[in-house]
Amino acid sequence: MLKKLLVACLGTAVVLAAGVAFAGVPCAGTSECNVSVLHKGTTSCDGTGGAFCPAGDQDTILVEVVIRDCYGNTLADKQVTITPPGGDFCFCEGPKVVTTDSLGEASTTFAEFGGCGFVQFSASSEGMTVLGNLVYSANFDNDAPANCAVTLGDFARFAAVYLTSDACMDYDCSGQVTLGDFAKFAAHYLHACPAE
Ligand SMILES: [Ca+2]
Ligand SMILES: [Ca+2]
Repeated sequence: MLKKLLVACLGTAVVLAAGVAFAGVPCAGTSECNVSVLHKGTTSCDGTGGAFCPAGDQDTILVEVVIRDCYGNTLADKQVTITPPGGDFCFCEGPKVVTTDSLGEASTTFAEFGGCGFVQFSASSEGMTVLGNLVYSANFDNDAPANCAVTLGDFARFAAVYLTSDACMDYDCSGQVTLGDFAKFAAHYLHACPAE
């Protein structure tokens, strides 16, 4: 009986402490980081993938965050750091800091980067981090690791997968690397990050 009472009291204390400590504080369990692709021109790619160039002159990734506390209240005026992935990717711009509006929302875009494969962003605010959903990057800068420039090494990789179903260089999401993809590659040859 005593034990039950003790557990009940402790439980109440924890709930109260949590209520005091975490109302108004960003919470990973209720916050969102939604990532999608904005296409430049017509393509058969959907919103979960696109073709990207370090020069930023092809498709764009849109990162939208909603910051809430653990009770589901949206939080305004919170600074959120949106960090791109590392690994084999090469982002011309580092993490970006945005501030939530009156609806607890903020967004930013990334277009200038190299590297093929699934991209995952993270959004951090006041010690909590929430991961974004994956989107796919076909890229004109397709070295592994990417070097933020479309050069001969990238062409060598393109040539090696020509007429295959390699997704890294299937820039129009047709399912095959064909002449249409080569035309796009050629148009971005020697592109690099924009000058500061
Ligand atoms: Ca490259
Ligand atoms: Ca294609």
